[in-house]
Amino acid sequence: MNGPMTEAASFTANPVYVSVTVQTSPSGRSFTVDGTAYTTAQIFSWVSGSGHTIAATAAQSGGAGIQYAWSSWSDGGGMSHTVAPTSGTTYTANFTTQYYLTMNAGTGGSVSPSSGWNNSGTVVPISATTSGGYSFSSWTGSGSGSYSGASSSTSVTMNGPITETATFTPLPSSTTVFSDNFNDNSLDPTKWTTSGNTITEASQMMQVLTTVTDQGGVLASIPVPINPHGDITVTRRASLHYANQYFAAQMNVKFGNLAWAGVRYANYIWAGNPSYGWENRYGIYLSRNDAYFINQSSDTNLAAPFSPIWDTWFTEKLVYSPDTGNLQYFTNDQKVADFFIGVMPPTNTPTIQFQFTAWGWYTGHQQLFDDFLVTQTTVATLQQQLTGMSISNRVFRFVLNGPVGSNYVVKVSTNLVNWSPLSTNTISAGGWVIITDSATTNMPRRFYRATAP
Ligand SMILES: [Ca+2]
Repeated sequence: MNGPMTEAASFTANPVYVSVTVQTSPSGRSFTVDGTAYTTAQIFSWVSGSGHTIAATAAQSGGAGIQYAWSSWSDGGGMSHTVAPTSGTTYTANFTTQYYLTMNAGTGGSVSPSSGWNNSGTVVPISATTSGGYSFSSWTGSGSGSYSGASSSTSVTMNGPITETATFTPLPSSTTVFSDNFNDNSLDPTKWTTSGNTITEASQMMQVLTTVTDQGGVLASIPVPINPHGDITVTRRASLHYANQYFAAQMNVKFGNLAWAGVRYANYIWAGNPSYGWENRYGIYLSRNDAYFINQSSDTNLAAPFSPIWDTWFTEKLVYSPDTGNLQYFTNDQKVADFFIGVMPPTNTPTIQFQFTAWGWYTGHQQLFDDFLVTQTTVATLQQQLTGMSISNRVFRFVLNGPVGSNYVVKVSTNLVNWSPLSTNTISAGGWVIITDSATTNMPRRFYRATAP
């Protein structure tokens, strides 16, 4: 000590290190720490309290149709944020697995939702909407949780990438066979004929009235050509009124060579034939062939009576299917009855004809109608097909359908082994040709087939 002195000692604290783990869940996703990218869990030794930037990316591809979307950091920080841990810490970047839902719509409609990413396990409602002239056909789906089937509104579960395709079917188009809106207030003699009392076209509608007791009127259309195939739809608006007991009106239609069929509107029913008693069974009856609707003993030939609609305008629809023979009847778009009236008998020039009647024991009954329209579904190109079989006077007849103008040899066999030609035929413009075979006498069985020449 040569004199007073001061010594100051300075110390530098030894750095304190903390162990920091940075990882992802699920593992294998990429992240960066201080700008360096990693895909596996990393353990760092950082000076306690020092700042470091950890970051994830919003979405990472996991292969076709799979991605991982960043959802959170375990410390609640943003997608990229700075941390300064002062103790051992684990930072985990959480990702949500997402699968791509591919939505496709075929011609004739649209689908919802749009294609896009959805979280794993999510149930996604999907729906298909038709555009004009098409009906929904089906969904075709691929991928885990997808849907295939005929429900237009359904859902898929995102257990993997999914592709859904909706297909639509064109609705059959129709052509007008016959129509009259009765707006001329003058019966068109090229369409209609009348007999009996008081049938007028007035007030822009048709009026079939009963003005003389125990008499009636008949309005009949000319026979109008139809196609032997394709559903025929008849619609009209009607109003029926009976002024007193004992009123019967009819809407009758004759399809091709079938017997008249149709709808009868009656406020009574004949109790029995030949009894002339009356019975309180009011209603509308479908008549079939020659079934006598007011003869109760023939009721088994009739569709059940259905609720009458009196004194109010309602819509009616008849739909006849020539190939099945089924006739459906609707009022106000609700099906009331349907039954078999027979397949269209084969003829190359089928027609349709209508008849409307009104009869009453008293006067003042009326059948009014308007907007009469007959349409027939346009049949697509027919496949080669044998149909419409019948036997008359030992002649077996059937209809061969096929593409217009194509030629077929019809062959016949008794044992399905030996075939001999019966006739060569060209399919007509209507898509059919009638085949006849008169050599059927004493034949226990005959087989037919049509082949290209
Ligand atoms: Ca009218």
